[in-house]
Amino acid sequence: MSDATLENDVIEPPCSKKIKIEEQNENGVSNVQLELKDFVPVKVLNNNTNRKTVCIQGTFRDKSGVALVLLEKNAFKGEELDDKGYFAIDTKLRTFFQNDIYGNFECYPRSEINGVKTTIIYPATEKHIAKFSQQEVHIILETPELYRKLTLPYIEKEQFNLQWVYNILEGRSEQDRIVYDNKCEREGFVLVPDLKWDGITKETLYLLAIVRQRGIKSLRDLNESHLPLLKRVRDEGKKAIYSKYKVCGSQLRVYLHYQPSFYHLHIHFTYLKHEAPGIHAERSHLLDAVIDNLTMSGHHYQLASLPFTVREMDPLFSSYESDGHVARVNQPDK
Ligand code: M7G
Repeated sequence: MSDATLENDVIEPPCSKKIKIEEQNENGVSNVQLELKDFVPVKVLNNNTNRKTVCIQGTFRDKSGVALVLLEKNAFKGEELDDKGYFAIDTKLRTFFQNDIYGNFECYPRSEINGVKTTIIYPATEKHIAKFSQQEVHIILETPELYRKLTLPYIEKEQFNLQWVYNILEGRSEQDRIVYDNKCEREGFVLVPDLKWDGITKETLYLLAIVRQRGIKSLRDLNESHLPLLKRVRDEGKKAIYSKYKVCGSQLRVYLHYQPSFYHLHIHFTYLKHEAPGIHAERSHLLDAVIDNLTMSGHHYQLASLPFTVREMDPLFSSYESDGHVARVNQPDK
């Protein structure tokens, strides 16, 4: 507890046309400069009109390898709904039509409050392309036997690289974003804004607690020996979020994903009113329920059948398909 620190307030990053991407090479992390004007779009992988997000596959001029650009229209921030924000003197309004008491317009507020959240993955792998592509999804009930026979070999062979996780834990990346850091090797964790969050807008608050202990792949590996760690993440995580963002613990959804995309134990903290991706029953497990299950039965997650969703492009789907547990909706050549 004593080796934990609470970091300073979030500072808005300066504007620049260039985007610095950290690339991992044999000599460690190096920075690659990218500009959106050099992005050559090739294919729209997913255009989600509900979430107002789009994922585009392409390349960067004069650079090899595939890049993914994810664009997301930002949520409205409460503090921008005044005469300095949307109702400022320089806001323009284009009229579509007016009919009696009804008017339909398009509003052009000043560009500073009209940003588009942008995530770049470069170089992207086939697994990233599959993760961000629109595709058929299935639910599978994974027994402990199926975990050992099909899921575990997949995790050992196919899982996403965890370099970004180690970069955070070892102080190489995102250090200015860290909200809380408990350095204890066994029960410590780092609390950091999630990639999907701008770190500012309370309405879409999303943080990630990444445990320092290595080798806990997922919910499946958790047993009663992890209870002190899990309780610490829950209690210290909530406290740190309250100190920094003034969101109380009873307004936070604290949960784990099964299956996760990244097999190093991490816990999601999202604002209860925010419908973050991946909060649905088929994927999320509330940390309180996990703690309760482990308290009642120390090996609950080694004995339980756990449902998970899998998409048809995922190699894990192919393993379960070949073993006769699920069938493809669309044949690959269709
Ligand atoms: P997950 O449950 O393994 O899978 O969560 P999901 O991505 O399918 O939800 C991993 C979480 O880590 C997600 O919420 C990601 O947005 C987040 N994340 C992924 N990356 C590569 C980064 C990163 O580089 N930095 C931060 N801060 N978060 C990341």
